[in-house]
Amino acid sequence: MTERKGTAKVDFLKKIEKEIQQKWKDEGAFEVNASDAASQKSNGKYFATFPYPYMNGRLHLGHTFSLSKCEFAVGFQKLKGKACLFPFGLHCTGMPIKACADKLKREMELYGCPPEFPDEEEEEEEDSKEEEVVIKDKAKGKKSKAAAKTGSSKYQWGIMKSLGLSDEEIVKFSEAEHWLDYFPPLAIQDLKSMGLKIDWRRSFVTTDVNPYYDSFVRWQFLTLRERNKIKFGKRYTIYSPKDGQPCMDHDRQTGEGVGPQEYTLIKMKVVEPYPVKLSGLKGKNIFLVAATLRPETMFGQTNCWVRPDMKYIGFETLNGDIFICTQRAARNMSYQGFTKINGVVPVVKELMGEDILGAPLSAPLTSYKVIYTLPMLTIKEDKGTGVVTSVPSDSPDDIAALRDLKKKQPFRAKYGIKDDMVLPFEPVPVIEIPGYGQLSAPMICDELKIQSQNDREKLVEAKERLYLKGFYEGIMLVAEFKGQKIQDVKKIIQKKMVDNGEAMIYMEPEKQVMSRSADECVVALCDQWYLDYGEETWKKQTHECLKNLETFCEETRRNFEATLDWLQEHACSRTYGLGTRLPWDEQWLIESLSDSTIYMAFYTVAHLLQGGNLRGQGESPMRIRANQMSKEVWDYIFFKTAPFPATKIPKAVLDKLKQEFEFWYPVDLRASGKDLVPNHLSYYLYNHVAMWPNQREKWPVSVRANGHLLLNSEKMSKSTGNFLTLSEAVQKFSADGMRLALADAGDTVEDANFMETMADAGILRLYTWVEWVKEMLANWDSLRSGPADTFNDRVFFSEINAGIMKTEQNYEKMMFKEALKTGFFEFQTDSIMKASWPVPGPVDEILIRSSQYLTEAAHDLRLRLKNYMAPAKGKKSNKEVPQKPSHCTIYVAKNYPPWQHITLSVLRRHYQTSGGHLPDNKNNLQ
Ligand code: A2H
Repeated sequence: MTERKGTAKVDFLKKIEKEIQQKWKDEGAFEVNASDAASQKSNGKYFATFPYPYMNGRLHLGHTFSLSKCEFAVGFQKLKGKACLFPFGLHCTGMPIKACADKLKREMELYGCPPEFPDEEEEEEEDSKEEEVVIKDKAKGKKSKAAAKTGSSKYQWGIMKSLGLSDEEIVKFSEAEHWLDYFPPLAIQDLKSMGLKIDWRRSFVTTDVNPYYDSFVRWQFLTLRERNKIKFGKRYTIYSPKDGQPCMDHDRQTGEGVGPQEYTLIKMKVVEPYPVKLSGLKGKNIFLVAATLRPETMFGQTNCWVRPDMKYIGFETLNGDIFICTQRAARNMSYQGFTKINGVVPVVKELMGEDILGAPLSAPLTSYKVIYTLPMLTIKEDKGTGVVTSVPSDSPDDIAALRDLKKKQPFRAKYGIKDDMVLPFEPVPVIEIPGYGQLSAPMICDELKIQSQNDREKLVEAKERLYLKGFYEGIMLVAEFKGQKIQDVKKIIQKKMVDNGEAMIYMEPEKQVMSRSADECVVALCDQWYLDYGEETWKKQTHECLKNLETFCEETRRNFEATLDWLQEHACSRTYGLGTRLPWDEQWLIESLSDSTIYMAFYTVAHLLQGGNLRGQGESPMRIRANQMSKEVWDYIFFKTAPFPATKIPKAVLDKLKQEFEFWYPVDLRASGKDLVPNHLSYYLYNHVAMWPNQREKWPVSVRANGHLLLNSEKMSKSTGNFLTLSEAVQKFSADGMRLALADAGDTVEDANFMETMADAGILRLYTWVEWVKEMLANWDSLRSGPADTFNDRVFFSEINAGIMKTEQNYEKMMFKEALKTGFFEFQTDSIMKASWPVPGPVDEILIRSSQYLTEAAHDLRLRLKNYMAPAKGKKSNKEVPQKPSHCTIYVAKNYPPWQHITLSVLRRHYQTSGGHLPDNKNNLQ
């Protein structure tokens, strides 16, 4: 970041800002009530919201950029005379705060208080993972011994220390609630310093520390359940058998963010005679079970792979069949309903891969009646079942391994593989991939000259080239699927095999996950409450909602559409963290993406319930106690036709709340980062539709999604130091300097860019502007008076009017960078809070262009004259100075478009001033 010089100018601006912010506060400039607004304003209302930020740290410039979209839109709509509401809540629901608090507690238990941490190096080996800590230490790099003693960024204690907190203060953060006391006021302070147009009376923190919000979320969930949107059932979850519960991110030593990976488990039946090792299991159905990601290729199976030197087990499944796979895979299966007792693997046989080499198998879909179990040396122990089905037509690994066996007799001999188990088996065409033909894997292996299954790097390249293309462009060649795309048939083929009992669904963690208790996690089927976003009528109605939603750009719309297409269930219950409890099953907490979908409705009444006390613990302005907020009371406020409930709250009071909601809803603008479209913003649409199914007028009006914010053209990152918090930015550039650069940063879904040079230039510009205004005011009396109707006056009015119109259009489209250009740089318009948007008078385009023409002509003439008068280069200085021309003629081409007027006239002027001759074609000249 750039070094900065004197701060007098920025200090000057900050001083003005402080004064004006105080004035706004004293006047309650942004506190709006429906009752006043409804009676005063006839220009309509505008309700904008930004997703309440999570309160585990200070706000940064990324937050600020997204929320500036609301701020600018509100500023504009206010000038247009609308009653505007911009409220701001603070989110505390979820795991990270609790996880950090618990981590701190653990550190104090283990290492004392203040903690004496062990040497970093020793510790590093035990726990190499950098933990999920939300506020990371800025200074990274080599850590000193001293840092290790007090705790570096790896310890929560160290992180808190890096925030400048004292030991006594840090101790308090071991209670999650303290975070809710500490960060929200700082967020508000920072936001206020930016001069946002927020009605702070409506702010609140979430979770059950706030009884009003808690009651509101309970009402939402009771209603959703009543409407059959919430279901209960078993869902796949990362789970620690040792801990006996799901292992969420914060419980993990490694594997943050890792989720379940689905495989199709292909049952390959061992046909008699069984290999010697399995002969004791005669009479039982034995299956080698192979995990595949490509069920649609099973038509092309030619053999099965096992690794000769790897351990396998045979275990008994629910129906008495025996499955052969690795112990690790069996452990996962035992938590997914494969075995009689959950979590117990009844092992009936332990064996090595080599024990079953040559075993004959019957596999689903393939055209070969019997296929054989063959050796593959590259099978991994920690993936799938350790049994791999071989499809040499479409898998480079498989064709490479099959060719090894076919080519090398000694290799077959080593493992006792007979020729007829290998030689007759040729790849079967199953899929055609444009550019790779019908046998894509053999073709690419030839192309890359892959010699054997050990050509790891080339094989990786072969796979990379093939798979994505195969998935999107591959066409099936077989059976009833002929001509269809892979992506369309994959699931159908999987289901067909599952329904026939030839395959099963098997899950395991995408990557290894270790719990803090040092347990390797599995995927388990666990009971869950979930929102059924896949349900058809709900989905359909949400599509309807999307149709009428303003998204400001096509990409955002497409992103929404794609999301609605694939979105299925969303687990909304958690066992760990902060939040509201599920009203009908209080062991569960509602998770953070689920309690944040319709809370904008809460904003409309929050000030009347909790009057600005963030936790809802103060005196209620309407004297409504939280426990009076029954489901029926909420219904009455938010549902137009709900009857007046049995309650002690006076009707007039509840009607006031209802009026607020009716006046402000729907939400006119939701501004947010584009990465929230596939989750939070889609849930936002879904939940509005579910809560107000028959009141479309309550559905969201517009969603504005922006890209990520770069800082000085580079990614913002705490670890590299290319990072600014909101408070640092205001400190550095003043609120308005920062706001100018935010507006200039960009308006599309592409990455935006906050340039510090722009913010610095903004400071200068603003400063000079203030100076200029002062000067004008000082010289007021000497300014021209009387009618303003000269040519220049008329041009000026027309230009101002055109600027107003252009800027208005830019604001309406939320193109703030453009608005900044047309409304500020090109014309320095007024922006006082109580002013209204200027009404443009007529625009005379011809007048404007004549003026432009004159300006340019005059400018050009001056240049030409200067050149003409300057002594020519290289000539002796005693050369005569040319005589100053006395006049100039400008010719304007009559039938030429305007830009040619200019070009031609430049030509003419040149000839005139340099004493040259006019070109011949005078016909068009006047
Ligand atoms: B696939 P991912 Cl046609 N070690 O099935 C090595 N490879 C293993 C394995 C293990 N322990 N367990 C499974 N696999 C293979 C078919 C297929 C596969 C085709 C094309 C590509 C392909 C027929 N073999 O995989 O690491 C299995 O082979 C592409 C990667 O979880 C399984 O799907 O991504 C795939 O790797 C799983 O690999």
